[in-house]
Amino acid sequence: MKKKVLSIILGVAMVATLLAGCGNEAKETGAAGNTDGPVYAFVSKSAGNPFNERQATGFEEAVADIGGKAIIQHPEAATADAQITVIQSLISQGVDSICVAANDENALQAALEEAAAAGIKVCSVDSTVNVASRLTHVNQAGVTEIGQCLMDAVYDLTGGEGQWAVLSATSQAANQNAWIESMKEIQAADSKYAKLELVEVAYGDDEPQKSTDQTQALLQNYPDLKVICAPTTVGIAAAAKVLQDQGSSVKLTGLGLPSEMAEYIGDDDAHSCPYMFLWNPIDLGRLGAYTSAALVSGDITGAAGETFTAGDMGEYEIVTAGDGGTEIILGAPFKFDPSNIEEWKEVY
Ligand code: RAM
Repeated sequence: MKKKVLSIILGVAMVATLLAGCGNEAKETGAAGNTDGPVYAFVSKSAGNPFNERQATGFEEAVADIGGKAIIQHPEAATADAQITVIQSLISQGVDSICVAANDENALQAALEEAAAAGIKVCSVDSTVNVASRLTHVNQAGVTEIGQCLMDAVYDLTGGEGQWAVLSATSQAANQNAWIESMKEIQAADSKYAKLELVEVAYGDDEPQKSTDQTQALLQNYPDLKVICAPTTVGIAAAAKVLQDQGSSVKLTGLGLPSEMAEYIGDDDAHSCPYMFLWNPIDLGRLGAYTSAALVSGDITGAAGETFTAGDMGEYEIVTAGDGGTEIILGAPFKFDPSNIEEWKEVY
């Protein structure tokens, strides 16, 4: 039932995206609604990333439920500078809240502190900013939980030994860096992983072409490579196509959107990705909006132990995060494999 509702939302969002065109500039769309009510802003990592568009859809949908206005901003590139420009413009507009998926954990601090000083409630979502820059963070799943899922997948797909590589997003992305760090720690902590060799962490910057080039470079530089793990929806889709088109024996796993990855998921040699993981990006955006609204209304301040109701998503508790700040966790990562990919590709 929930999946059907999400399909409808997704369909509406896709039409809206088509109507809005697909320029590469920072885009702003306001949800229809009460312009006299609070104005909630969402700043994604960058334009042109379907994962970010799904988050924006969820954010807008929740604001339509809460009341008020949503401002969605997709910066032109996945850089801190592009986000700082957008944040400064939002401060000038006098928005009530900013919810940002950060391209850099520390570089947004001055801009976000300026926003906070202007009375704007700041939280991060998907990719955190540092503790000084936020009231709380909306996290898709526990960092170690994601690291463990990915490390187990690398272990399984390599057969427990041999070379593997990471194809990440940008080198400054807090979320990817935390997951990669967690994988490294898990690998180092258990002798079970002793025969696995992480040869490189490559960065495709969440750009399809750069991710394609980086995948090709990994294949050329490491002829004995067994597995690529791409903890980014853009990276995994680009790598999946390269590996599958080349009929490579290198296997792929990571974090991917089912709608983009369905044609690559399979157990046989004809498919490059046996299985992968993700969470619901629409729900992540919704939770970002409900958190923003609870901060603006004063229902929460962002302190650990506080609880709030996120519309029909139910009650969430703010907990202490690994960096000493606080966070709200959406749920557990979900595994997509040949048994369920056909169903999920229609949802997001
Ligand atoms: C990309 C982005 C995003 C991340 C997903 C898994 O779309 O880098 O931040 O959460 O991948």
